[in-house]
Amino acid sequence: MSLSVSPAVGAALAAGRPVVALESTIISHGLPRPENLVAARRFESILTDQGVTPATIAVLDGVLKVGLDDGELERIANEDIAKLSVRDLPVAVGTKTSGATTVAATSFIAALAGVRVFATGGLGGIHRDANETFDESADLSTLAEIPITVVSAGVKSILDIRATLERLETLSVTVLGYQTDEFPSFWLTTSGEKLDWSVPDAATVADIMAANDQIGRRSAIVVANPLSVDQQLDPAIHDKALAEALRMASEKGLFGKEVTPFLLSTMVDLTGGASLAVNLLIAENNINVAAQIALAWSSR
Ligand code: PSU
Ligand code: MN
Repeated sequence: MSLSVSPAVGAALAAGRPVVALESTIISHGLPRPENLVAARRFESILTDQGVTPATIAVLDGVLKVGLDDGELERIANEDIAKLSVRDLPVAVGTKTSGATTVAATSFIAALAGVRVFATGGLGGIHRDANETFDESADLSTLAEIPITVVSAGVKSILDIRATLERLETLSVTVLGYQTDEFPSFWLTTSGEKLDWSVPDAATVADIMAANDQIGRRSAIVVANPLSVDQQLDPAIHDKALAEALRMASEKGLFGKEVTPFLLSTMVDLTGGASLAVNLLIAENNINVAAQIALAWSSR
C-alpha cells in the first residue's frame, strides 16, 4: 500500500500510546511563509512536550505519509504543493505527486492508519453564497463517514455558520462544545449559535468516542473549542476585514479550492497580521485539547 506510517507513530499506535493527527493544508495554504514552518514545528512540540506523538499527515511523492520528519515538514512549508482533498488522493498517489491534506483528506488518511484524534484550526463548511455556488467543503461529507475526533474552533467565520451546523446535523456528525454551549466562529469566541451538547473535559470526550464505537457508528465527533474572549480577534476589526475579503473574493470570481486560502491570506493582510496571530493561537489551543483527549483515550 502507498501508506507510510513513521516509526514513531507506528510504535506509539502499536503500544496504545496517545497520538494526535495534524493536517498539512494549514501549513502549506493556511499560513504565510516563513511563519508556517515555525508553526508546524511548534504544533508538533506542543504534543511531544505532553508525551503525545504528533502525526502530521501529507502526501509526498505519491505516498500517504502519517508522521513527517523535519525535512518533510520543511517541504510542506516551502514547496508550492497542491491542496488535496479526498477526491484528489488517487490522483496524487497514481501520479506520484506531493500535496498537503485538508481536514477531509487528513481524516481519511488518519483513519487508514488507526489514528483517532485530530487537531485543526477550523473546519471547512458551507460558504455564504452556497445557495448559488454550491460551495460546500468536502470536510463535512467526509466527516460523516470517518471515525475520527476532530478538535476545531468551529468553522471559519468566512462561512455560513448556521447552514454549516444544519449540514452537520443532516450528516449525523456529533458536535460537542468543549466547556461551552455555543459554537465558536474561529477568530471569534462565539458565533452566537447554541449547541445541543457541551462537555466539561477530555475524559468525557473519550467516553463518548467509546460509546460511538460501541453502537457501531463510523462517523466523526467534532469537538468545538473556542478561544477565550481575551484571545479573540477584535470583533470590529474582524467584521470590517471579513466584509472586504468576501467582496474581493467575489470580485475575482474565485471558485473551488482557491476560495478558502484566498480569504485566509486576505484577512492576514487586511488586519495587519492580527488574524494570523489569532489563527496560531487557535491551532495551539486545539492541539492542547486534542492532546488531553488522546491521553484520556489511550488510558481507557
Ligand atoms: N483551518 C485553518 N487553516 C486552514 C484550513 C483550516 O486554520 O488552512 C484548511 C483546512 O485544511 C480545511 C480547508 O480542510 O481549509 C477547507 O478548504 P475548503 O473550504 O476548500 O474545503
Ligand atoms: Mn470549497
